[in-house]
Amino acid sequence: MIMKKIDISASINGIKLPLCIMNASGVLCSTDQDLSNLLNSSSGGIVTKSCTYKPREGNILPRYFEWNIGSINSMGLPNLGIDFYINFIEKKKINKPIFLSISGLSIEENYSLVQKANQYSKITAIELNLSCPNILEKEKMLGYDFYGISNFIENIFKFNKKPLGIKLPPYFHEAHIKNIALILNQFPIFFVTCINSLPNGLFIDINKESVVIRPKKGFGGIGGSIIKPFALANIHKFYTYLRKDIAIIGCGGISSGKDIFEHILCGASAVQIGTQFMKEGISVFERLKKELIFLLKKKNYSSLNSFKGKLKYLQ
Ligand code: RRO
Repeated sequence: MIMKKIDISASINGIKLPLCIMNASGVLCSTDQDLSNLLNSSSGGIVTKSCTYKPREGNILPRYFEWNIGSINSMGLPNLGIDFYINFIEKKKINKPIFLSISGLSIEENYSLVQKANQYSKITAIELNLSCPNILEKEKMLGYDFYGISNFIENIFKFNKKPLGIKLPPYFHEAHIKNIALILNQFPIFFVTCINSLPNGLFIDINKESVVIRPKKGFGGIGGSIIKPFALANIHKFYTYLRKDIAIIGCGGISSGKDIFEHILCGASAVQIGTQFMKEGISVFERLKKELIFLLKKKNYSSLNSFKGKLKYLQ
């Protein structure tokens, strides 16, 4: 019997990933050690922790908690500052696409950060995070501000020359996704990553009759398996409404090869792993790769394009 070669590489609007699986920003990608581990792993790409201009300690501990089907976090954007991430990328031998995630505390800070990133050719692309759930008490999250986001992106593309994608929050109404897609379609955006964690969740320890994280009275962003239906819905609706050359990176609730298959069936070109990477560590990429190849063999698919976006509806 001739065994067909299974190709699970990915292309994000021309950015070639040797494997369609990478880390989600925020998880084990903040320090030199974290990023070196990712460079040496089989992940198909690397996303750095969202950065600000200056280093930040982030919120008070404990600020992350996980249970069997989910996670809650209120990290508060702890990061080593943009210079650290740029220096890392400049001094290391980079063997796969590397996405610099940017999340300024204000619109002006975001402009400066994107401007700075534009000066370094080794950064493959920018992932502009407009969806951090845990800061911006005064300012509205840009991902939920339809007027603000349009104006902001227009200004970014007045000077940005780098491949740039946007990390979006989850939306819960079709009209919201349609509106955001119509805005994004006007700009030369390379990709969107959907979704960030579900904002303003609450997990309770029933024995202690208490919340489980200290910042913000226990409220935080929810990730893990329980958010997969929302991730899939957002990916599929964006796949319907976005220009076909804007790639979608799926993120949310992936812990198996089957979950990756579902994300791609909904229209994702590649995927990111957050909570499960945190639980399992760096070996998660190799396991997921094996599970995805196994599933594709069983289904007799030889590449992601054979089923990408081809979700069927009931008649
Ligand atoms: O650092 C965080 O609190 C954080 C960020 Br920037 C984000 O984008 N998503 C999230 O769940 N946590």
